[in-house]
Amino acid sequence: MRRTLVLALALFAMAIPAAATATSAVAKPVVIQINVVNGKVMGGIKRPSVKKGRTVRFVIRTNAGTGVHLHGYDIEKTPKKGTPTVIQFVAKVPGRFEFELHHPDVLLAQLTVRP
Ligand SMILES: [Cu+2]
Repeated sequence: MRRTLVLALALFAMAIPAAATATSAVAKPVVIQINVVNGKVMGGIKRPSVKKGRTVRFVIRTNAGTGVHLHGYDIEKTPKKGTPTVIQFVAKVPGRFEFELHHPDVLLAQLTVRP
């Protein structure tokens, strides 16, 4: 009886680190930093390529524009001056997607999601 209890506790203790490992095994997001000054993308248009299922995080700093818009996934956010705009999502749909600034309209990045 007691032995069963000890065994159960031992199994329980082993289950905890296993669960913790599973959580930390989740892939880190692919971070794409984009800096826009007066409608110009610093360093040129970004062309990131990620595998389907990865988490993508766009971090945009811009001093102009009324919206940042990821086509296809249709995610749009209003940027604020002096604060980075973060768009994070899971790249579930394969293809090539344009990421734009609006007003002024500027192509910021072309995201490729590999199947
Ligand atoms: Cu758009």
